[in-house]
Amino acid sequence: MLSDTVIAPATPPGYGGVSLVRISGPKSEEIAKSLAKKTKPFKDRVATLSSIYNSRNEKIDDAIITYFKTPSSYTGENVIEISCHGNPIIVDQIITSVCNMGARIAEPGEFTKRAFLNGKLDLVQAESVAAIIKSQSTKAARINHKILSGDLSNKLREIKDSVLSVLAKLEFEFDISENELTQPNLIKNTVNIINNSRLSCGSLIDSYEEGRIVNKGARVVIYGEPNVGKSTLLNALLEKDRAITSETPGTTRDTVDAQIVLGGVPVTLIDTAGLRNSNNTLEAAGVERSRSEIKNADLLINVVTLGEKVKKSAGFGKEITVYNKSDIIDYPKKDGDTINISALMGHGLGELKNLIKNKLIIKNESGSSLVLTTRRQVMAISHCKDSLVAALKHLGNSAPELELVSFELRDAINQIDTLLGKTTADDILNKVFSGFCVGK
Ligand SMILES: Nc1nc2c(ncn2[C@@H]2O[C@H](COP(=O)(O)OP(=O)(O)O)[C@@H](O)[C@H]2O)c(=O)[nH]1
Ligand SMILES: [Mg+2]
Repeated sequence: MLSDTVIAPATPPGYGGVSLVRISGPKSEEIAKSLAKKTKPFKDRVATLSSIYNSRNEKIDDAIITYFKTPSSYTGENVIEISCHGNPIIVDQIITSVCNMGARIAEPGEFTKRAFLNGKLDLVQAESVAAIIKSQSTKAARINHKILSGDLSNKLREIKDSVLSVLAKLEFEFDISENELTQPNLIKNTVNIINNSRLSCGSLIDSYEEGRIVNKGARVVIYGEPNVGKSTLLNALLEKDRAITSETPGTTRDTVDAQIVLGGVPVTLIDTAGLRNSNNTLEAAGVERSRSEIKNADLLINVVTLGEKVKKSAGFGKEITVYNKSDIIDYPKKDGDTINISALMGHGLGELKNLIKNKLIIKNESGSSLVLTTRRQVMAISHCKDSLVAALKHLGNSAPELELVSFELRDAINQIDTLLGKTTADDILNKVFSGFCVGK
């Protein structure tokens, strides 16, 4: 348990109905008593209406004070929550008074870091707290909440436990056996179990793209020749006139972006300047910018009309080809990643949205799947999987060196432990918590 007491506002700065200030640490209750000029102790988990005073005995506000006694609090320490009137000057006065009484202002993420250090959360759960706060869609909030509830931690623990169980058997074997293996089927069972764990790691790694897109949103870039209807398509998908459209080629000079929510996921649509060589420096700069957007896109929409060759983009990722102006051009029926639409008349837009969702792996709005959400998680699980693959390789030899297998399995377990926070270096911890806002 940490020896100092910290304070921070838990609600954003500004004016509102209520602001919440939180104090955590051994002196919390004593400080709350001084603040409220109370002699009797606060009751655990009971909200008490109190006037609160600064050190000069001047009244600051009337507030609701709630005490959460250790260990049943968010941080695991004694926590006091003060709900005062939603005014930044009142919040400031409370913080100054509490600091005068021996607390200090908390660092970003310090409440959650304390919860982690006191065993209330593991590191994967702690990361999900920051992700819940930053969620930009219902789906993101649900996925992050699932992680906070421990679903991802349980899955990781499941993988770790099965690797541990085979490791124990292998170590027992090379401790006691001289030549012959004493456990029949040891190698076969070990291979089966490690293989299953490897597959579980593989599906977690695959889930990252969904986790990333759900949390950070996706960038969908509309590109094509001038005048094919890119800006009209952007407006149609947005259901409002955001970009200027015209029959004059080269109308869109700069990239224009706007957000929509598809299947509960924030999607940034980017309309680009038509890709053509232009002598006009302004248009050429727009084309350059379009090319850079194409490179960074999660999905490309290549808009074409009849008569042109369908040029493949210079992009690397996923792509949908849209034949536009189907109201005036009679296209053959399309399937797969190709679709006929009329952006102007609104034909085929529902189908296009579904195709976008499928391409971005937005499966369903409920967000029930278990996904990795941070780069740190992917790196650790990939490393874990590599170690399991190395162990399997050793086991494939006619006379496997069990020590080498055991070495790889230990490494795999260590990787999972860095995620759960059992063996995580301080610099990684600092990195995880510095991404938080103050007061969480
Ligand atoms: N008939 C028809 N005209 C369209 C359609 N989509 C766009 N246009 C017209 O094509 C012209 C160029 O459209 P615009 O969106 O500015 O093309 P951009 O240069 O690719 O952005 C405008 O006159 C639009 O009204 C469509 O689906 N059908
Ligand atoms: Mg345009």
